[in-house]
Amino acid sequence: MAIDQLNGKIVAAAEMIVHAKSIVVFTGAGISTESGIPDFRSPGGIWTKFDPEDFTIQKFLSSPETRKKQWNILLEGGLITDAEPNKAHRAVAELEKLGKLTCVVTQNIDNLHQKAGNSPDKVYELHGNMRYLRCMDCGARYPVGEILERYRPKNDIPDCEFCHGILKPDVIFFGEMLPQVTLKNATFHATRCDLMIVIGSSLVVYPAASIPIYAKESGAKLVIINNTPTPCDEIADIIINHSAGEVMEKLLEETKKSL
Ligand code: CNA
Repeated sequence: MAIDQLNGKIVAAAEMIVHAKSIVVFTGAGISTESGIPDFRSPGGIWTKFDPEDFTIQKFLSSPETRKKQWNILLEGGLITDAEPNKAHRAVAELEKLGKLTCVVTQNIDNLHQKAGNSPDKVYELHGNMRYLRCMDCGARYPVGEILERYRPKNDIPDCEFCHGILKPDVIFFGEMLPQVTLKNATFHATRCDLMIVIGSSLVVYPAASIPIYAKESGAKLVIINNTPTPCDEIADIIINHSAGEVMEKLLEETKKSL
Protein backbone atom coordinates (compact mmCIF):
# COMPACT_ATOMS: atom_id res chain seq x y z
CA MET A 1 0.00 0.00 0.00
CA ALA A 2 1.43 3.41 -0.97
CA ILE A 3 2.44 5.48 2.07
CA ASP A 4 0.19 8.41 1.08
CA GLN A 5 -2.78 6.14 0.78
CA LEU A 6 -1.96 4.48 4.13
CA ASN A 7 -1.62 7.84 5.89
CA GLY A 8 -4.88 9.07 4.34
CA LYS A 9 -6.72 6.04 5.67
CA ILE A 10 -5.18 6.45 9.12
CA VAL A 11 -6.23 10.11 9.27
CA ALA A 12 -9.78 9.17 8.24
CA ALA A 13 -9.95 6.34 10.82
CA ALA A 14 -8.58 8.63 13.55
CA GLU A 15 -11.34 11.12 12.78
CA MET A 16 -13.88 8.34 13.25
CA ILE A 17 -12.34 7.46 16.62
CA VAL A 18 -12.38 11.09 17.77
CA HIS A 19 -16.09 11.47 16.92
CA ALA A 20 -17.25 8.03 18.09
CA LYS A 21 -19.24 7.70 21.30
CA SER A 22 -18.87 3.94 21.65
CA ILE A 23 -16.00 1.97 20.14
CA VAL A 24 -15.72 -1.81 20.11
CA VAL A 25 -12.43 -3.40 19.00
CA PHE A 26 -12.70 -6.92 17.58
CA THR A 27 -9.44 -8.87 17.40
CA GLY A 28 -8.12 -12.11 15.96
CA ALA A 29 -4.88 -14.04 15.83
CA GLY A 30 -3.34 -11.46 13.45
CA ILE A 31 -2.97 -8.90 16.26
CA SER A 32 -0.65 -11.30 18.09
CA THR A 33 1.64 -12.48 15.26
CA GLU A 34 3.96 -9.51 15.95
CA SER A 35 4.28 -10.90 19.50
CA GLY A 36 5.60 -14.13 17.97
CA ILE A 37 2.41 -16.21 18.24
CA PRO A 38 1.55 -17.80 14.89
CA ASP A 39 -1.99 -17.30 13.58
CA PHE A 40 -4.09 -20.08 12.03
CA ARG A 41 -4.23 -19.29 8.35
CA SER A 42 -1.15 -17.28 7.31
CA PRO A 43 1.80 -19.14 5.73
CA GLY A 44 3.54 -20.94 8.63
CA GLY A 45 0.34 -20.65 10.70
CA ILE A 46 -0.89 -23.40 13.01
CA TRP A 47 -3.17 -25.05 10.42
CA THR A 48 -0.28 -25.44 7.98
CA LYS A 49 1.37 -27.70 10.59
CA PHE A 50 -1.58 -29.47 12.21
CA ASP A 51 -4.90 -30.85 11.11
CA PRO A 52 -7.91 -28.99 12.57
CA GLU A 53 -9.74 -32.34 12.54
CA ASP A 54 -7.46 -33.43 15.41
CA PHE A 55 -8.76 -30.58 17.52
CA THR A 56 -12.34 -31.51 18.25
CA ILE A 57 -13.86 -31.93 21.70
CA GLN A 58 -14.96 -35.43 20.63
CA LYS A 59 -11.34 -36.43 20.00
CA PHE A 60 -10.19 -34.80 23.23
CA LEU A 61 -12.64 -36.90 25.21
CA SER A 62 -12.30 -40.09 23.19
CA SER A 63 -9.03 -41.50 24.61
CA PRO A 64 -5.87 -40.68 26.59
CA GLU A 65 -3.85 -41.10 23.35
CA THR A 66 -5.81 -38.43 21.47
CA ARG A 67 -5.63 -36.14 24.52
CA LYS A 68 -1.88 -36.58 24.62
CA LYS A 69 -1.66 -35.70 20.92
CA GLN A 70 -3.69 -32.54 21.50
CA TRP A 71 -1.57 -31.55 24.50
CA ASN A 72 1.52 -31.84 22.32
CA ILE A 73 -0.09 -29.76 19.58
CA LEU A 74 -0.87 -27.06 22.14
CA LEU A 75 2.70 -27.07 23.41
CA GLU A 76 4.35 -27.16 19.97
CA GLY A 77 1.86 -24.76 18.38
CA GLY A 78 3.30 -21.78 20.24
CA LEU A 79 0.03 -20.90 21.95
CA ILE A 80 1.36 -21.36 25.47
CA THR A 81 4.20 -18.91 25.67
CA ASP A 82 5.39 -15.98 27.68
CA ALA A 83 4.70 -13.68 24.76
CA GLU A 84 4.53 -9.96 25.40
CA PRO A 85 1.92 -7.58 24.03
CA ASN A 86 3.01 -5.63 20.93
CA LYS A 87 2.34 -2.09 19.66
CA ALA A 88 -1.18 -2.98 18.54
CA HIS A 89 -2.23 -4.43 21.93
CA ARG A 90 -0.70 -1.43 23.68
CA ALA A 91 -2.58 1.00 21.42
CA VAL A 92 -5.88 -0.76 22.21
CA ALA A 93 -5.10 -0.52 25.93
CA GLU A 94 -4.31 3.17 25.50
CA LEU A 95 -7.68 3.73 23.80
CA GLU A 96 -9.27 2.47 27.00
CA LYS A 97 -7.15 4.85 29.13
CA LEU A 98 -8.23 7.72 26.88
CA GLY A 99 -11.86 6.81 27.61
CA LYS A 100 -12.46 5.89 23.96
CA LEU A 101 -13.08 2.15 24.31
CA THR A 102 -16.29 0.41 25.31
CA CYS A 103 -14.79 -3.08 25.12
CA VAL A 104 -12.59 -5.54 23.25
CA VAL A 105 -14.18 -8.64 21.78
CA THR A 106 -11.44 -11.14 21.03
CA GLN A 107 -11.16 -14.55 19.44
CA ASN A 108 -7.68 -14.81 20.93
CA ILE A 109 -6.83 -17.08 23.79
CA ASP A 110 -3.44 -15.53 24.60
CA ASN A 111 -4.34 -13.07 27.40
CA LEU A 112 -2.33 -10.30 25.67
CA HIS A 113 -5.04 -7.61 25.86
CA GLN A 114 -5.13 -7.95 29.64
CA LYS A 115 -1.33 -8.07 29.79
CA ALA A 116 -1.19 -4.83 27.75
CA GLY A 117 -3.39 -3.10 30.32
CA ASN A 118 -7.01 -3.50 29.23
CA SER A 119 -9.33 -4.11 32.19
CA PRO A 120 -10.27 -7.80 32.31
CA ASP A 121 -13.97 -6.84 32.59
CA LYS A 122 -13.72 -5.01 29.26
CA VAL A 123 -12.26 -8.00 27.39
CA TYR A 124 -14.80 -10.52 26.09
CA GLU A 125 -12.97 -13.73 25.20
CA LEU A 126 -15.17 -15.66 22.77
CA HIS A 127 -12.84 -18.67 22.59
CA GLY A 128 -11.54 -18.80 26.16
CA ASN A 129 -8.08 -18.27 27.64
CA MET A 130 -5.10 -20.55 27.20
CA ARG A 131 -3.52 -19.40 30.47
CA TYR A 132 -5.96 -21.62 32.37
CA LEU A 133 -7.07 -25.25 32.53
CA ARG A 134 -10.37 -26.49 33.84
CA CYS A 135 -11.34 -29.86 35.31
CA MET A 136 -14.20 -31.29 33.28
CA ASP A 137 -15.58 -33.07 36.36
CA CYS A 138 -15.34 -30.72 39.37
CA GLY A 139 -14.74 -27.43 37.50
CA ALA A 140 -11.49 -26.54 39.35
CA ARG A 141 -9.50 -23.92 37.38
CA TYR A 142 -5.69 -23.97 37.30
CA PRO A 143 -3.09 -21.55 35.92
CA VAL A 144 -1.51 -23.42 33.00
CA GLY A 145 2.11 -22.95 34.18
CA GLU A 146 1.48 -24.93 37.36
CA ILE A 147 0.21 -27.93 35.40
CA LEU A 148 2.90 -27.79 32.73
CA GLU A 149 5.54 -28.10 35.42
CA ARG A 150 3.95 -31.43 36.26
CA TYR A 151 3.38 -32.45 32.62
CA ARG A 152 6.70 -31.64 30.97
CA PRO A 153 9.11 -33.83 32.98
CA LYS A 154 6.97 -36.97 32.73
CA ASN A 155 5.28 -36.19 29.40
CA ASP A 156 2.17 -37.61 31.02
CA ILE A 157 -1.35 -36.25 30.63
CA PRO A 158 -2.18 -34.07 33.60
CA ASP A 159 -5.31 -34.70 35.64
CA CYS A 160 -7.17 -32.81 38.36
CA GLU A 161 -5.36 -32.69 41.71
CA PHE A 162 -8.64 -32.86 43.61
CA CYS A 163 -10.78 -35.42 41.79
CA HIS A 164 -8.44 -36.81 39.05
CA GLY A 165 -10.93 -35.65 36.43
CA ILE A 166 -9.85 -34.74 32.88
CA LEU A 167 -8.12 -31.36 32.65
CA LYS A 168 -8.92 -29.39 29.54
CA PRO A 169 -7.43 -26.09 28.39
CA ASP A 170 -10.03 -23.43 29.21
CA VAL A 171 -10.54 -22.74 25.51
CA ILE A 172 -13.25 -23.63 23.03
CA PHE A 173 -12.50 -26.72 20.95
CA PHE A 174 -14.18 -27.46 17.63
CA GLY A 175 -17.60 -28.90 18.38
CA GLU A 176 -18.01 -26.92 21.63
CA MET A 177 -20.44 -24.08 22.25
CA LEU A 178 -19.06 -20.60 22.78
CA PRO A 179 -19.53 -19.23 26.32
CA GLN A 180 -23.08 -17.94 25.98
CA VAL A 181 -22.95 -15.04 28.46
CA THR A 182 -19.76 -13.72 26.84
CA LEU A 183 -21.28 -14.00 23.37
CA LYS A 184 -24.44 -12.24 24.56
CA ASN A 185 -22.46 -9.36 26.08
CA ALA A 186 -20.27 -9.05 22.98
CA THR A 187 -23.36 -8.94 20.75
CA PHE A 188 -24.99 -6.37 23.04
CA HIS A 189 -22.04 -3.97 22.70
CA ALA A 190 -21.59 -4.67 18.98
CA THR A 191 -25.18 -3.73 18.22
CA ARG A 192 -24.90 -0.49 20.22
CA CYS A 193 -21.47 0.84 19.26
CA ASP A 194 -21.01 3.48 16.59
CA LEU A 195 -17.52 2.34 15.55
CA MET A 196 -16.20 -1.22 15.22
CA ILE A 197 -12.47 -1.67 14.58
CA VAL A 198 -11.40 -5.15 13.44
CA ILE A 199 -7.71 -5.94 13.94
CA GLY A 200 -6.02 -9.08 12.56
CA SER A 201 -8.84 -11.45 11.77
CA SER A 202 -9.63 -13.43 8.62
CA LEU A 203 -13.32 -13.09 9.65
CA VAL A 204 -14.15 -16.62 8.54
CA VAL A 205 -14.69 -18.30 11.93
CA TYR A 206 -18.34 -18.26 13.02
CA PRO A 207 -20.20 -17.29 15.14
CA ALA A 208 -17.39 -14.88 16.18
CA ALA A 209 -17.20 -13.31 12.72
CA SER A 210 -20.86 -12.24 13.02
CA ILE A 211 -19.89 -9.59 15.58
CA PRO A 212 -18.58 -6.97 13.08
CA ILE A 213 -21.54 -7.72 10.80
CA TYR A 214 -24.01 -7.07 13.66
CA ALA A 215 -22.27 -3.76 14.33
CA LYS A 216 -22.47 -2.66 10.71
CA GLU A 217 -26.10 -3.77 10.39
CA SER A 218 -26.90 -1.73 13.51
CA GLY A 219 -25.47 1.44 11.98
CA ALA A 220 -21.85 1.48 13.18
CA LYS A 221 -18.93 2.45 11.00
CA LEU A 222 -16.57 -0.46 10.28
CA VAL A 223 -12.77 -0.21 10.01
CA ILE A 224 -10.80 -3.37 9.13
CA ILE A 225 -7.04 -3.55 9.75
CA ASN A 226 -5.71 -6.83 8.35
CA ASN A 227 -2.82 -7.95 6.16
CA THR A 228 -5.11 -9.76 3.74
CA PRO A 229 -8.66 -9.25 2.38
CA THR A 230 -11.65 -10.53 4.39
CA PRO A 231 -15.20 -11.49 3.43
CA CYS A 232 -16.42 -8.34 5.25
CA ASP A 233 -14.39 -5.93 3.13
CA GLU A 234 -17.42 -5.10 1.01
CA ILE A 235 -19.31 -3.70 4.00
CA ALA A 236 -16.33 -1.88 5.56
CA ASP A 237 -15.95 1.91 5.55
CA ILE A 238 -12.15 1.78 5.70
CA ILE A 239 -9.92 -1.21 4.90
CA ILE A 240 -6.24 -1.03 5.82
CA ASN A 241 -4.24 -3.99 4.50
CA HIS A 242 -1.11 -3.43 6.55
CA SER A 243 0.70 -4.52 9.73
CA ALA A 244 -1.51 -4.19 12.82
CA GLY A 245 1.31 -2.89 15.04
CA GLU A 246 2.38 -0.10 12.71
CA VAL A 247 -1.17 0.94 11.87
CA MET A 248 -2.41 0.97 15.46
CA GLU A 249 0.59 2.97 16.66
CA LYS A 250 0.05 5.62 13.98
CA LEU A 251 -3.70 5.59 14.49
CA LEU A 252 -3.27 6.30 18.18
CA GLU A 253 -0.79 9.14 17.52
CA GLU A 254 -3.17 10.70 14.99
CA THR A 255 -6.16 10.34 17.32
CA LYS A 256 -4.34 12.00 20.23
CA LYS A 257 -3.71 15.12 18.10
CA SER A 258 -7.44 15.83 18.11
CA LEU A 259 -8.47 14.79 21.62
P1 CNA B 1 -6.81 -16.39 11.35
O1 CNA B 1 -7.89 -17.05 10.59
O2 CNA B 1 -5.51 -17.09 11.47
O3 CNA B 1 -6.58 -14.96 10.64
C1 CNA B 1 -5.58 -14.07 11.05
C2 CNA B 1 -5.59 -12.91 10.07
O4 CNA B 1 -4.67 -11.94 10.53
C3 CNA B 1 -5.18 -13.29 8.66
O5 CNA B 1 -6.15 -12.80 7.76
C4 CNA B 1 -3.83 -12.60 8.45
O6 CNA B 1 -3.66 -12.10 7.13
C5 CNA B 1 -3.90 -11.47 9.44
N1 CNA B 1 -2.61 -11.07 10.01
C6 CNA B 1 -1.60 -11.87 10.45
N2 CNA B 1 -0.61 -11.12 10.98
C7 CNA B 1 -1.00 -9.82 10.85
C8 CNA B 1 -0.40 -8.58 11.19
N3 CNA B 1 0.78 -8.51 11.79
N4 CNA B 1 -1.09 -7.43 10.92
C9 CNA B 1 -2.30 -7.47 10.32
N5 CNA B 1 -2.90 -8.62 9.95
C10 CNA B 1 -2.27 -9.79 10.23
O7 CNA B 1 -7.26 -15.97 12.81
P2 CNA B 1 -8.69 -15.48 13.33
O8 CNA B 1 -8.44 -14.91 14.66
O9 CNA B 1 -9.43 -14.71 12.33
O10 CNA B 1 -9.44 -16.89 13.48
C11 CNA B 1 -10.00 -17.21 14.61
C12 CNA B 1 -9.29 -18.34 15.39
C13 CNA B 1 -7.80 -18.21 15.50
C14 CNA B 1 -9.76 -18.28 16.79
O11 CNA B 1 -10.38 -19.49 17.11
C15 CNA B 1 -8.53 -18.08 17.69
O12 CNA B 1 -8.71 -18.70 18.93
C16 CNA B 1 -7.45 -18.69 16.91
N6 CNA B 1 -6.06 -18.35 17.24
C17 CNA B 1 -5.72 -17.53 18.25
C18 CNA B 1 -4.40 -17.24 18.53
C19 CNA B 1 -4.06 -16.33 19.67
O13 CNA B 1 -4.74 -16.35 20.70
N7 CNA B 1 -3.03 -15.51 19.53
C20 CNA B 1 -3.38 -17.78 17.72
C21 CNA B 1 -3.75 -18.65 16.68
C22 CNA B 1 -5.09 -18.92 16.45
